[in-house]
Amino acid sequence: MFTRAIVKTPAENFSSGLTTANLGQPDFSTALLQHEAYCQALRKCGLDLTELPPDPNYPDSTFVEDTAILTERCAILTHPGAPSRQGEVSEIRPTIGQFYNRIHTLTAPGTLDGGDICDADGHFFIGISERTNEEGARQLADLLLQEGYTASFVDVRPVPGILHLKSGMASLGDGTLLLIKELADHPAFENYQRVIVPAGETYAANCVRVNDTVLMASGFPQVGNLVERLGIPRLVLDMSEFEKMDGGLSCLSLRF
Ligand code: CIR
Repeated sequence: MFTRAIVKTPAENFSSGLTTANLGQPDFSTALLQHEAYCQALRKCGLDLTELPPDPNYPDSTFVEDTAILTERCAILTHPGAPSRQGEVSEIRPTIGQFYNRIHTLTAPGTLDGGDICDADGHFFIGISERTNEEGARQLADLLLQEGYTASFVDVRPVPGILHLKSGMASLGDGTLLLIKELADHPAFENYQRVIVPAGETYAANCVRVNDTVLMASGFPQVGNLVERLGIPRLVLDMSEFEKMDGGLSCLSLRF
């Protein structure tokens, strides 16, 4: 069960963050409305929110998920792969310190973004990507093993169009994973029930199970039907302005 989440309002210069999406400039006031609807959805799932103010020094800092891995036993601060985002970690550290005594920190030359980490009920899939290198993945796996968790690696570098592991997958709970077809046959997933995202709906692979509900992006009816067939209630959110900045739904919060 999650009881809390940390979110951070987008800054006015949000559109000057990193992106490869080619979907045009995001509209700032629409992004703010979408962010508020996202926060409301988390509250509806029963979470208490810590809402951080915008930080124009880091235009990508609304994507808080990339700065930390929060588990029941400890927090692990990351060392993000994009140099322009590395300072986000010291900004968020005091907030995480309000909730955690055990805080580990990943260090250079290791790099890792939280978007590459998928927690499947205590087993952590660690993506190796443009942002997360093998050293960062190894540091995180060592810490998770020390803390009594298990981990496996998934190299997403050969998969086109995937920024992070969770751009292509989500854990829906109860041993079920939502996966794009390029990831479906990876040996790390062989003991799971696998639900495959239809072609053309890849963006919807990044959804989030929050307690009894799945939060997912609007505009992806086939993935919506697949989740519905699993019997999990859905909350559907317009994510268009975040998608323009390569942001998925999971990356806008740290849930714990
Ligand atoms: C970036 O490129 O770092 C941001 N514009 C988007 C990060 C999205 N993070 C995520 O999906 N975990």
